Parts: sequence; structure tokens; C-alpha cells
Amino acid sequence: MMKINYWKLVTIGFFLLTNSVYGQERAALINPNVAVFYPDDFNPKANLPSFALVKEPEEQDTLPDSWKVRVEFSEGFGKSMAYIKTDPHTYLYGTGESTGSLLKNGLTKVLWNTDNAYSNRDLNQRMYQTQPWVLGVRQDGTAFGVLADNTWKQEISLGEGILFSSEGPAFRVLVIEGKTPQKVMKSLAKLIGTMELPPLWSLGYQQCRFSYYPDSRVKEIADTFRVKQIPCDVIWMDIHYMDGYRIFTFSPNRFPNPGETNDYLHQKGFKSVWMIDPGVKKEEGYFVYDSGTKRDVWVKTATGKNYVGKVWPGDCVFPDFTMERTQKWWSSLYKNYMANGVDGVWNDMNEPSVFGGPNGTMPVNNVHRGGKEHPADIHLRYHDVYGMMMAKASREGILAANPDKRPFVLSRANYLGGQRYAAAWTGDNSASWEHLRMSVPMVLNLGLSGQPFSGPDIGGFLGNATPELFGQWIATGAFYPFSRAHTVDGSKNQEPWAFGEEIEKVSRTALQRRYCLLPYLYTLFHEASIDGMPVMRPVFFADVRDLNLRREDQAFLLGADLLVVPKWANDPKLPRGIWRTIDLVGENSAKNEYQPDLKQRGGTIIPVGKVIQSTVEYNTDSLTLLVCLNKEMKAKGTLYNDAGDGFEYKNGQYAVDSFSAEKTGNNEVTVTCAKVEGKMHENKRFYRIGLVTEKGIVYSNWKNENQIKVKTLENN
Ligand code: NBV
Repeated sequence: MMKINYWKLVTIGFFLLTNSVYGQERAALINPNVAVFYPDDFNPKANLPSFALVKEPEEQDTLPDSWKVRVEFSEGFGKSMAYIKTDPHTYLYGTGESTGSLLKNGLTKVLWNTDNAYSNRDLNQRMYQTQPWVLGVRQDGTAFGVLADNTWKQEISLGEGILFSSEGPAFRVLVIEGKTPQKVMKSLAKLIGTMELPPLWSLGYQQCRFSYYPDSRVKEIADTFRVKQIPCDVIWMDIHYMDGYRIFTFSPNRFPNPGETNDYLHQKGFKSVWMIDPGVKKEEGYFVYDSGTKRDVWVKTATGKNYVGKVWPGDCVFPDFTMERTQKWWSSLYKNYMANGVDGVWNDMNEPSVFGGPNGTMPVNNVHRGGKEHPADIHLRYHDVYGMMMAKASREGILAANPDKRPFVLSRANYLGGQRYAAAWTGDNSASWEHLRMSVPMVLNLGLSGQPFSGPDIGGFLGNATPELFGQWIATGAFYPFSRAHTVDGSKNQEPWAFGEEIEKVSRTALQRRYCLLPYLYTLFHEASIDGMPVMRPVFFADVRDLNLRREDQAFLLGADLLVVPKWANDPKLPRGIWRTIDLVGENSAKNEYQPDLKQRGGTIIPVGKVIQSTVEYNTDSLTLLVCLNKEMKAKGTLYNDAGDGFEYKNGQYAVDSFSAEKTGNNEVTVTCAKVEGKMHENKRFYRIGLVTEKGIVYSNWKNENQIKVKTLENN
């Protein structure tokens, strides 16, 4: 109700105002499906270079009269606005990280990265990340996307149209047209780039808490995973590992020998991710403060002093990442740090969060001094990209320190296009059913906003999960692109075994399912790295014309071929056609109260691996091909494979295999496997065919052949 009233006010205000001054000032095509609209008072210096776009768009042609989605600009009440009229029956998605349901019609939210610990600011809508982007899907399944190329503090309102209103100067807007939402997503990826292929280990399950310490506790957690045979790849180190919260240091009592701790983890097949915040303790004699001060890298106040704000270590100064020398200095800090055997980095608090600061951050008139790359300007302009710039400099530092490994950065704050530098988690959620439910549309809309690699804290961060909640959460969370359990300081233990035997078993099964699906999942991550298609997709992607699916946000798709239907889903709307239930590890999901139903689309082949304890054991020497035939009795699928880390894949050291199946005789299906791309040598593989029928999966024997004939049951 509130939102509708608000929207009405905004639109009335907009029209009163725009009667005199609005207009679509200048527009051009930058390719046949993408148009750019400029307000006539556009000032490149106040907006460019773009943070979202990978390159400056080149105008190719004039906008044809037939172009449907147009932008009208206006100014007033100290705001710059861009209004896009939409058909009343348009379904709106995206808008980046946001709470609430999948469908975003009616949403009003401030795009201002905020440490929103209890998700309760601005009707739960002000979040840690900003993606000024809306995906519109028309009734006929055609789609469009609107991108406000603006970093200044702004607001987005979705009512009888899309309205971006900014506290900064007039900004340009890009509009994408597409025959389907999938096509729009691919066009968006061409504009804002894609996530680089992450290391395979980051697709594994990850265990975190605020905080595991001392080092012996970390080892104990790792050991318990192995003893209990619960698959896991990563243990996370939160702020208590630091020496008095000083970033790039290790507590001499809790982690006296981080290199040894990491060695221990590595020997057991784990990786480690350690936290780095942006606030630097203001303390002479502390090497990060001293070296930063020497290079004069700190954000300044309006009066030209170093800005000092309080965070965990007390008084802190903050790197001004708009300056090239800051980026270089920040990156350089990772060299010695990574040498301790650190595998990945967790950038937290980078909205930036400042305790007691205005709105929990630094003053908007603080000064970023810029340089070659970015013009000097106030914080109001650079706030929403602060986290993105930090993540970029972190990624570059990690890469320079370990040039042969793929960097992994998780960043709490980010901006549209930030998937180029870091994965995302959705911040401090709660151990509540509401937040479990909400996690699905949050990850979906992040995916529809260019960020394919995200997930919430499994189990919920604030509060204590009940066994039932944790069980349901990990069973669903095994299918988030980023799958990590995490909980707040002082909460009860939240490892898979902390809730009793039943939930331990539920967790083991859930994670075994994830690990079996790694060949499919890694193929999806590869796809996302190439064309920006989300890993986790809304159900309506399965049939973009079926209006019944447009609001579905309990069930979700993993890639195009696998539907995940959580047990807590209430009357989920599922796509028509052939979708058959698959069991992977004997879970019998039809009768299981926790494990989501996994439904495979007819006409597809899904490659499935073995149960392993970590990705260190991953290989594709033997694969089960789950073949689910369509009405024409055909199916196909692919597998992407490479070394799982490093960059040799960029020199052709990868393999893409294609699988096809068809009925070749009465009760006989022939499955053919062929390498279609890449120079990587693969051992001749053992295959087993699992024919997915209405009555369950019928398995063949293992065969070391590329063409396999299997008997079918009648009607299958
Ligand atoms: O570093 C501590 C926490 C972290 O565990 C959490 O994931 C972040 O979102 N951090 C916030 C700081 C404050 C938490 C109350």
C-alpha cells in the first residue's frame, strides 16, 4: 500500500514537472538491439568513465521510429530523472540486490550501498549492492532491459513505468531490446562484461562463522568434515583472525602461523578464504597505515583532512580507490599476505560501513581525489562504486601475487558490472523461514542483474537456526551458485553436525548431491563466464510465454535443464512439458522431507560425477549421463572441462564434449559422446547411461566407449 501511494506521488510530481522541461534529448543505436539515450545537459566529466560498461559505447546508427522503449529526461527538486513508460502488463525484474519477491513491480528503493545488518532500512529495500538495471518481460515473452549508467546516489521506482531519480547530474540510459529475456541477458553481458571463470574449488561447499578461532578450532572443523564424510571445500576466516582487527595482519595468539594453518587445510583438501575490510586502523607504526599515509591514499574530508571514521579497530582511515596510486598500493599489500597460503579473499564492510557515520557510512561531501582514470569528486558520486573499486584492486593484487591461479574475491558491496571482480553474498540475513524463502528471489534477481555467482548465508546469519530450518536451508542451499553456511558471533554452532544426527545426514546428502552435479554446474559457470547467463534462473525462463510462471520464486532452475523444487515450496508453479524427477545419491526425493525434487527437462543430457569430499578429487574419468528424452525421443547435453584452476584454458587447454541421444530401434536408445572443442587431453572416459523414465532412472553398465546403446522401457 505504502509503495503504491509513494509511486503515485512520484509520478504526479514527475508529470507536473515534466510538462515544462522533460524530453528525450538524444538517442542512438549502438547495435541493432541496444540504444543509448542522453539528456541534453549530459556532462561526460560528471558521469564518465562508466563503471558498469566495459567500454564506451560507439554510436552506430540513428534510432528507428519503431524503437519501443524510450527514455524521457527531466530535472527538478534537485533531482535528475529518467522515466521509461512501460506497458501496464509488463513484468519487471532485476534491480540488483533486493529483498522481497522475484517480481519487482511496485518496488521503490534507494540505491545507496548500506550495511543493512537487519535488512530493515527503507522497507527492507536498501541493500549492500547497487545494480541500476531493470529487466522487463512483456506478456508475449519479448523483453527489454533498462540500464541507468549512473553511480550517484539514486532511487528506482517501478510503478506505471520505470523511474530513476538521482541526486547527481543528468545521466545517460541504455535500453536493450530482445526477443526473449535470455537474449536481453546476453546483450547485457556484452555491455557490462561477465564473471571470469572462477576456480573450481569455489563451487564447492564452504563453511564459515564469525569467527572460527584459534587455528586449532579451524583444523578441528576441517577434520570433522573429513571424518564425517561431509563434502566441503573451503573454511573461512572472519575478523577475529586479525591482530586487533588490523587488516593484513594475523593475531599472534590465535593464528601465530597462518602459513602452517593453510598448509594443514591444503593437505586435507581444503582451501581457505580470509577477510579483508577497507577501514585501516589509524595508528602510527602499523605498516598498512604508515605505507598508505606515505603515499597519501586516504579519502579526504570536505576541508581536506584525512577522513577518520570508526570501524572494528576503532579510528580508521579509508583508501581512496579512485586514485591509481591507491589501487596499486592496495593491490601490492596482497603479495606478502597471499604468500601465507591464503586462497581467497573476503571483502566485507566495503559500502563502506562506518559506525556512527551518517546513514552508517562516510559523509557524502567527503572528497575522492581521482586522477587519470576517474575525475575527482565527492562521495555522493563514488559511494556506490566504493566496494566495486576495492574488489577490483583486491582481485588485481591477488592475481599479481599468484599469477597462475584464478583469484577468488567475495565482496559485500558492489555495483552493476562488479561480477567482473567478485562473487556476492547477500549480507546479514536472519535465521528465519522468511529469509530462507527470500534468498531464492534475491539470488535470482542478482543473476538477472549480471551477477551469476551469489548466495545467502545458509542457516541465516543473525540468530540461531532450528534444526528444521538449517536442514531445509542446506538442502536448498546445496543448489545456490555460492553455497556457504555462515553465522554471527556468539550464536550456537552451525556446522552440519551441530543439529543432531538427522540434520547431519540431511546435510551430507544435500552436499553429495551438489558435488555429483559439479560437471553440470561447472559447465554452467563456464557458460555464465562466456555469455552472462545466470547459473540460477527463474522458472519462467523455461517457458517465457507461460504467464503462470512469471511470479514463481520458490522453485528455480539451475541452468536450463534442471528444476529445483524445495520441500518448503507452497504450491509452486512448474513449467509444462516433460520434467522428470532424478535422484542422484539414493535420496529418494519423492519421499524425503528435506531434499528438493530435482526435475530434468525432457530432451536433455546431464553429466553427473561421483560423490567426492572436495574438488581436489574432481575428475571426469567416469561420468553418468542422465538422459531424459523428449517427445521426439531425442536428447542432448554438453560438458565443459578444464584444469579447474589457472589460465591454461585460455590457451585452448579445455575440452567441450557434446552428448546426444536418440531412439535407434525398438526399445533401444543410442547415446553418442564426442569432443567438439578444445585442446585438452582427456582420458578415454567410462560412461554409464542413466535413462530417466517416469518410473525412475534405469542405469546401463559402465562402458569405455563413445557410443553406447541402451535398452529402454516401453513408452520411454
Ligand atoms: O566480520 C564480521 C561480520 C561478518 O561475519 C558478516 O558476514 C558481515 O556481513 N561483518 C558483517 C561485520 C559485522 C557483523 C555484525
